[in-house]
Amino acid sequence: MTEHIIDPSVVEAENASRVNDLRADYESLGERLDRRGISIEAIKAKVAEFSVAVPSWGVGTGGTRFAKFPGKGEPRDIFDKIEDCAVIAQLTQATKTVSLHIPWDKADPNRLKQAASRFNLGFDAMNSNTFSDARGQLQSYKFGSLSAADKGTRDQAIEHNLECIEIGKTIGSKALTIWVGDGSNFPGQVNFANQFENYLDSAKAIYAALPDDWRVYTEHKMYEPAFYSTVVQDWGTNYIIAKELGDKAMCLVDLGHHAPNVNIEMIVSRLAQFGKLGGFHFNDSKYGDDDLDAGSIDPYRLFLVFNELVDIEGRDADFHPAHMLDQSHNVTDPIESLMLSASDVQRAYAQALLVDRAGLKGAQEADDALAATQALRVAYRTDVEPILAMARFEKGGAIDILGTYRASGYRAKVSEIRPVVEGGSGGIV
Ligand SMILES: [Mn+2]
Repeated sequence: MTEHIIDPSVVEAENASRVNDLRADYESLGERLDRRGISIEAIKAKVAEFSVAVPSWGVGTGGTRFAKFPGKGEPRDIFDKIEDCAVIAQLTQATKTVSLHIPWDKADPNRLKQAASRFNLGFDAMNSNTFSDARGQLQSYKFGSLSAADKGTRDQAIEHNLECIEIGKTIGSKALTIWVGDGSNFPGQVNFANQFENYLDSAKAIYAALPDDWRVYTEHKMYEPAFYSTVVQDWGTNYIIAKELGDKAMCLVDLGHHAPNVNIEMIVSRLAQFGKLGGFHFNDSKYGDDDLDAGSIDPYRLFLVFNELVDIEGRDADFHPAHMLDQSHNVTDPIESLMLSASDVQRAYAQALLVDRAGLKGAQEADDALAATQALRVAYRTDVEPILAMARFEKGGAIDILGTYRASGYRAKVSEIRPVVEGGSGGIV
């Protein structure tokens, strides 16, 4: 029996006031799609299956290196975070799993498992942290971790990743995501080749401890916290790593970890073509980094990424990339941001499912650039909200995610029991 944090009667009452309009909109969209030879029911079934993992760190307020302004009712520990994630899952019906971060979420693995199973939540990839120093650790990561010049520091970073695997085994995770902030801030500070060699040796030691049915995801990032060079800075380096490590190693694409205007959808295609696309961290960015809500700045790019994914899905039935949100919420209620982001990722998927694949292929083969791009735009311009809302409604979620969440008064309720967090400090999440 799945427990619900938001009283189901609140969701029912909110849905009751909207369901007639939804049915009319769904029927009307169904007719229009039918004229295009598309079954709305088939699209809805795929959308209903879609899930994106929520990062445990995402339900707390993020920050910049200048400041962090905590909101009301901030989660105190991983168990509060799991409850917030359960709210997101209940209302969106699109987030079946939570991605943990060690050491931030360190707790008795059996208790973690129990807490998540109350809400029928599973655990997605484990995330190691060797970009900051945990209290009491012997070696500092100030000058690097898996690629550090000092062997003792590298060994400690390897050991931490092995611990993440062990915790993950107990709670039913099947993947480890490694992201390192290692790099340099000055030309000449490091020898690029030596640093990368150290990284590869460390990654191989972690890979050797990976269970057979696990995957390891490596994530590239162009800059930050290192500002001159980063050891895993781009998809090319990431591909080399995955290739060097073996079949269980795959590349993770974080949409915000590229230079502005980079053609990310083409990177997606390239990695998938050679069997190394493991999954995504969804977010958005205007200038750099990865902090903004998925779909908030460039929803067309998000759609183009999903256009590639649906294309690959059509060619490879075994293609199951991991979908995760990874964003920082500085000025919003994190639950609201994560719910709308999950929905926007799902929306891009639904829109991509509407692309007339045969028409697109025909236009490409005829070198008809305009007809080809029009095939994408027609799909993108279709308002698929009735499909998303109907999929949610039929699974017990909210027709209007934001309206229902606000009507539930959840944030005010948890604010009463969770103490106010002192603000003022910097803190990138
Ligand atoms: Mn990321």
